[in-house]
Amino acid sequence: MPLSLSTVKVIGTRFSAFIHRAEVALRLKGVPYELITEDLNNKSELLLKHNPVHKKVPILLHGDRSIPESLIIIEYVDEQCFRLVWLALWTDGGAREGFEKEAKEGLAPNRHCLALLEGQLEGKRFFSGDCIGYVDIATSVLTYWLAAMDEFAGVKLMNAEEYPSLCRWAREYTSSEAVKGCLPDWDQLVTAYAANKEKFVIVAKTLI
Ligand SMILES: N[C@@H](CCC(=O)N[C@@H](CS)C(=O)NCC(=O)O)C(=O)O
Repeated sequence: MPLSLSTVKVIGTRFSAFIHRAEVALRLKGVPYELITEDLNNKSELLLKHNPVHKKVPILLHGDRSIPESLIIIEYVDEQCFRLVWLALWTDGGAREGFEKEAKEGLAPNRHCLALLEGQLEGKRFFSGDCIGYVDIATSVLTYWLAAMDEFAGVKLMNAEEYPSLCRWAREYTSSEAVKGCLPDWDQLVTAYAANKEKFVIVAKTLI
């Protein structure tokens, strides 16, 4: 069933950049959705039922399907990737393996460094051209959320002297109509991040 003709729900939290990815993807496609807000310190049965392995949000609920992982949600919302998922499901043998690999590995998180991203933005309004697209949404953590973390982390990673294009892009991204409608309140976001600083440090250690 097309997304626009069925009830779509997003299980998420109010302050997460991962949820933001899913929300903007839906908004850009004009798909109405309900945001079900989770307390991650006290996860609901609904969350555990739909993402029993990783127990993380966002999770997109579409009919009887549940789709975890924000980048997979963007891909799912985007018809082009749905084509790959569809092919991975409904082809056979080697072709199926190829599509499955492409559908899975093509979704790896964006690991581009800032300098590389800066170069890619040269002469362009957004990564995709004149309009917000997949890379802009996937990279959106570098906009509002990075700036909020800068407030208490004591680092300014993305400064205007070194990264003028990225900083201009971040301003344009956060002031676009689709994005503005689902940005969390700034003061609440900074407060929520500050309260989780210890957790962030622990997570960083696991990533070394
Ligand atoms: N790779 C996942 C990451 C999602 C993620 O880390 N979500 C966090 C909230 S910001 C979460 O659900 N954390 C639950 C936990 O760590 O227990 C995605 O892109 O959706």
